[in-house]
Amino acid sequence: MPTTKIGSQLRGADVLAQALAGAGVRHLFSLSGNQIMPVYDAALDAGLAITHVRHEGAAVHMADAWGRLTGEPGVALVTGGPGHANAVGALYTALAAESPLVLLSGHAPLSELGRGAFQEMAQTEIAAPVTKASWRASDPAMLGRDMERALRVARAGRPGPVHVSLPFDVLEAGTEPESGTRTGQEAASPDAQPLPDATVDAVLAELGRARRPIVLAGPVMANGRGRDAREGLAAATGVPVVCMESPRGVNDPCLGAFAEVLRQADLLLLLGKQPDFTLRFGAPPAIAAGCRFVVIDPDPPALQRAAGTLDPGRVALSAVAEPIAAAEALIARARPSGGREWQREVEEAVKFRPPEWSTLRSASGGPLHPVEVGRAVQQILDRARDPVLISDGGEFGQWAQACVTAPTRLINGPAGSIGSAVPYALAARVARPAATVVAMLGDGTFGFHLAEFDTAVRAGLPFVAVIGNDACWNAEHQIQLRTYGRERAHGCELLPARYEQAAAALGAHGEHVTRAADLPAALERALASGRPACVNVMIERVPAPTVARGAAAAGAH
Ligand SMILES: Cc1ncc(C[n+]2csc(CCOP(=O)(O)OP(=O)(O)O)c2C)c(N)n1
Ligand SMILES: [Mg+2]
Repeated sequence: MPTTKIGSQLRGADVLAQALAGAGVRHLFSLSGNQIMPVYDAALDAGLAITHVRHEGAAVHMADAWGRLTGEPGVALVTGGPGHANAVGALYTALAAESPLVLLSGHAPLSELGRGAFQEMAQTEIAAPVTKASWRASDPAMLGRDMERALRVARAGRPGPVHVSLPFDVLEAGTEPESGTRTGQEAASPDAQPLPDATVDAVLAELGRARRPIVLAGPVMANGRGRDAREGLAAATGVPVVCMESPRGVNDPCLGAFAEVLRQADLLLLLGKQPDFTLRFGAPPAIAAGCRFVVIDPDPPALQRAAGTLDPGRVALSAVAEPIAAAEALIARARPSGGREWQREVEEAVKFRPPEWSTLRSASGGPLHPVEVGRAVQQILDRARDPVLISDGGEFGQWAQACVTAPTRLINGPAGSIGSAVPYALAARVARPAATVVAMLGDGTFGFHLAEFDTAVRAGLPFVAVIGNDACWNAEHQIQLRTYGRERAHGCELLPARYEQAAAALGAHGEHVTRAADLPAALERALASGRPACVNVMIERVPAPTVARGAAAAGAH
């Protein structure tokens, strides 16, 4: 029998909700369930708004996007057992993208564990491999401490997801909050890891001695304060700074012809960036055998792993530090440098796109080439006051990232997991209510969270989803073509479905586009509708681009 709040006595759920509010949390991304209804009730008094989604994975993706856009952990709240299990997959995307979030999951009551309780499940164990920390709360009085720790761990060092399971009887029990609990922003802020001045100077000296140095940043430096730090570092040192957040790594089409200059580098400063598969493990031919490394990472085990991956003697210097703070420390002590030819050379390589893309049209005049979609979307974003680009999906996502830019961009990231774009778009609107949010995604990818159009309509969160519809899981189809041959390509077909009608049935604005000439007006109508909108664009089934100077881009014809 659920308890209700009596007099001034608090439930565990009240302690939890008040601690979240005290730490600055205002939004919960949630799907309801028996185990967490006390938190819904407590959220009313604590002033926590709930965005109620249609799948637990979407709640986690929204918390992920919130974390990446604001730098503060997003908070997802789901029920125990199956709700928790549905949420776990999305944690992997956030972990790889270095995105701070807290997943709170309802849990069977402690008093019933081991006796076959409803939805009893080893929840903390299931979440552990895809989180920075995962534990089960056990004491209602300590729930404030649990929240502070969860928020702090999510943000500290390399940011990432944290999970806390909330047993029903712990949420329901009456209690006094533990005395001495710190509250407020200060309590939840991560421990800074300043880089000592002597180390800063040693790093700057290494950069100064190198002829062709490059700073490589990880996903945490993609947006917001991280982006500012990247730009500041490039300006202060004259060294090119490149952010890598794609599983395609050195061949990320949004990095243009970067692979061509990377292999000439003689020093790489890895700023929270691991020499992992995206960097071809630091080995030739992607990176010259004689190239040396400076490795700065918030995570001591990651530094050790980097040292193990790179050949002995190639690591000139390594240090433990939070990458954005390290960049800021480097900026503060950098001296103006001489020539910037190398920096310009790298920047030009990154900006390079095959010139033929600017006039490329579909061969048939029917289904569009993805670059035609990109051109039209770019025009919309260029005119917007606060444009946010979201890109997801297989080959179409790669084209979108190659052709379209915006100062704020969210991609599915190094995990390579498709499906998060629609929840990201909703969260972007919650975080930035005046932003123009455009999500570009493949038709297969669109199916993952189509039902979130209902959430967007219900919560009044307008955005534009632009589907590149090739009636195919094309990324996998292309693997079959390349590896097994056309006659053995099977199982990756989709229907040329009218997704815009499905979205319209949920209350969205829908557009179906079959010719390039119709796309700009369709996008305009979608934006002008002021509603969540789905622009379903029929496209050619082309492979993702590989950008190389002097060579024709794959997929262009
Ligand atoms: C969660 C998840 N499931 C499966 C995959 C494998 N996968 C990568 S791209 C892709 C095809 C995506 O199809 P679509 O969104 O239509 O984009 P297209 O490649 O057709 O442009 C698949 C199945 C993945 N990366 N992540
Ligand atoms: Mg497709």
